[in-house]
Amino acid sequence: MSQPRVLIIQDISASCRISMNVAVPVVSCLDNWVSILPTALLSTHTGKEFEGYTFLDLTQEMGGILQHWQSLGIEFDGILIGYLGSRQQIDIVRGIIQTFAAEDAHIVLDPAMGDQGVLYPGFTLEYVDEMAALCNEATVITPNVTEACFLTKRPMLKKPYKEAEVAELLADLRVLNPKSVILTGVALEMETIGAVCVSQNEPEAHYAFAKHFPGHYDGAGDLFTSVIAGLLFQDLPLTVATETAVHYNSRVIERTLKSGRELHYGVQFETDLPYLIDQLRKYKPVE
Ligand code: PXL
Repeated sequence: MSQPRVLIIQDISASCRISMNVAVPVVSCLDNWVSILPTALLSTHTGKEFEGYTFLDLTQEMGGILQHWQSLGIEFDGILIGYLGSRQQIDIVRGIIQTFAAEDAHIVLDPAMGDQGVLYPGFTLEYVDEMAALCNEATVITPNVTEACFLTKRPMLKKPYKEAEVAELLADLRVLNPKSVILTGVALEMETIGAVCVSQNEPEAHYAFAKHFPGHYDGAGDLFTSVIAGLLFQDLPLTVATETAVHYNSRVIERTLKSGRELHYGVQFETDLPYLIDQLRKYKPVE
């Protein structure tokens, strides 16, 4: 089979193992041909540990890149959309989907804008509304619980969540995107954490859990969506992608904690890339 040609749209947080820095290796090792469209170049991510970070907005450059690509007739079989820097970039992404997505392309949208009950610095409720509207253009969305509550205008949930609360949240997310939803960071008890997925084809909620390592792990959401995208681009089922991403993230977080390194620079995802490749090859042996 010829490799899917795919596009990753998100920022480069130069020194951190988050966003583009994790998406490219993960999606590439899952046998996809990757192009990138950086939305901004930062020295680090925007978390509270990093005062004085630099931020170069690349909106204008994106326009020039896209014009050139259009003149080349480039099309993508898959698009992964992560952290965007502005409302204007949401409009640009809508245009990219219309212009560059092949028929039946997988459009994986991580509405990256918050965690732990709050929006990241620089994000507003107007941005949330525009992101909610963009959700319908995707084939799958991957919000965490914080983002899901903002997107659906529901009160913030507190861990451990009740299954009924999660079901209501999922139902509202399905209004924003009826095709497929994966809700991440789902903890129904404090010992395990994972994700739940639903889709038009498989409307029954499918939960996947792994060991919970309490704490906050920068980049874990970006990593999760990268695995989902990499496997969906390979046409693996949503449930398999969700299970694999949950177990990979758990391994990576355990390894990062064992390493004793600072957590705000992101997670040690490299060591377990062979695990991901093994999972892919169970379903798709090399021809
Ligand atoms: O991990 C999400 C993310 C991506 N990119 C930038 C961020 C964050 C989260 O804070 O600041 C620049």
